[in-house]
Amino acid sequence: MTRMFQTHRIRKSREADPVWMLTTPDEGGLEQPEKTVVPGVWEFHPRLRNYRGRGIYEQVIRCGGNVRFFFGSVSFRARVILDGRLLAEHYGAYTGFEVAMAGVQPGEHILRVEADNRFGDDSALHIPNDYYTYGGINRPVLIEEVPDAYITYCHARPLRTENGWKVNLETGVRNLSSHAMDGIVAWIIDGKETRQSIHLPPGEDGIFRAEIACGQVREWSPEQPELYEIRAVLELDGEAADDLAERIGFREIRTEGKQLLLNGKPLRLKGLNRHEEYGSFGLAVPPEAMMQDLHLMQDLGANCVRTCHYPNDPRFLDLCDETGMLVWEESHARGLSEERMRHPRFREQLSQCNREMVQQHFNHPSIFLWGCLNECADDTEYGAACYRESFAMLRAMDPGRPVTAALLERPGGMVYKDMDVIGINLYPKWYIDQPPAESLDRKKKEIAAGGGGGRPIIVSETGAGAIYGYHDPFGEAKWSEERQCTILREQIRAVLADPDVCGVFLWQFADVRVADEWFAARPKTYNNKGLLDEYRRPKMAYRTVRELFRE
Ligand code: ADA
Repeated sequence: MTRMFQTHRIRKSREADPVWMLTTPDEGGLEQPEKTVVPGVWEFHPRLRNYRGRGIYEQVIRCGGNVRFFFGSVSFRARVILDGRLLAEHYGAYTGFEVAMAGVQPGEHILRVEADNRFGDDSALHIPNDYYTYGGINRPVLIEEVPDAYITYCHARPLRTENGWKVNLETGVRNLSSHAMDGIVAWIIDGKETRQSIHLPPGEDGIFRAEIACGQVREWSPEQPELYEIRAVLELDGEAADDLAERIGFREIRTEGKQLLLNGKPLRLKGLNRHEEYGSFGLAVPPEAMMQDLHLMQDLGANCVRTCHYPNDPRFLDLCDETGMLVWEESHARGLSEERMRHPRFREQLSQCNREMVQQHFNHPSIFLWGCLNECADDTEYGAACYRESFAMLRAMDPGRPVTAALLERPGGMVYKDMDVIGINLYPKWYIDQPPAESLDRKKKEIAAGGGGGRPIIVSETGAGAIYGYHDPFGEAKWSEERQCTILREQIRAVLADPDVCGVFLWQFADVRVADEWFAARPKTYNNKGLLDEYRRPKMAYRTVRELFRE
């Protein structure tokens, strides 16, 4: 499943069979093709642990007519080839892409997907970084048969009005055929329906908008995450020909002075930074493990998670919607200097990631913030201009959520006044020897001097490293579990006691593998600041955080 609920009752949609042949033709690859499963990454094959190259996936599929493929994520360059013909290319793991073809001969076809995780000059966002860039088809693949026109997306934005709630709707329809098409789009929510006649010129997409008054509804909140189905149905020649179901929650998120309000109530954030990674699956985390992570977060007393540093699997977001876990979702980019932001493809690749993230994740009620550009060059004119461009793009695509970014701890920030919510990454007692409350005060003064005073501030990262099982109860050496506890305790107390701050996302939920290039500052080539290790074995800090978050 690509989602955690049925998205179609009419469209013929199925997941590709899990077993594919994998060929790894580049240096360090396997001599022979071998069977593998999708979703998956190749690093868990014992001889491909460090393979950087192309992974060529092949499968014989049966399909015919108008065929639509959807790839949830391929890491990180993809080429899709059907019977030897190149259909699509895509850059970037972490977001999905589709490819549709009309008039495919019914029968067997060879579907080939070339994934490539080599860093290179064409890549501005995927670079050696403080997390690992795995290779493979890491989220599910869908094979669908669609009519001549089909629904590409359905966005629903709930709005509070004087007479209860209404929903603003926007739906894309694609005409695959070479003739004009007429039809009807119907939207159904909570037993209420609205319809609209549509006309599509040959081979063109159309966007259709409507509104449904819903009156009194059960609102979505972290305590009571009430979900509603919104279903779009496309009628052609008087018959229901295609459909798409999504889920929404009635909730409103906005800022007021220094506060973030959810349905009018101030949020006190106790959160975790979570990389989409698990010890034995890498970037292809199965839903069981996603749910376990959410249960662990709830047990810790957390109410929010940040998808550092890229968009997450929609199945994880579905589970956040279900469990009431608030999500700061961000597009891909971590730690880029001005020089890297001047990469000729940077703006295009960032825009694409922003666009695909908002387009694909628009409806999730759990997402309360859009973020971008973690710790990039917000202290230079050029870098700041890129931040502004990215914020403007996110706001234009979705006026319903505040925008933010997690900024590096350093003076000279230029974008505080451009953000709805200010995220600051602070590592007092770990990277700098300063009491956390002092770090926070200094940063608040800088924000005020930089024109960002009076807005919501979130400590988007704070934490300390510990190697699972390494103890030093006497000296509290760096990397000991004891020292991690001591530092986290001070950091968390300082942040949660500060009335100017809306809350904190701890760095980080669980340990993650990092790029080999990062080995020097990262024992085991892991970022070891997790409260749990990569297999979700809790460190001592788990208990410390649990006590403090639950206080
Ligand atoms: C940064 C960064 C994280 C991670 C962290 C650390 O704040 O955003 O990706 O690298 O520091 O562990 O130092």
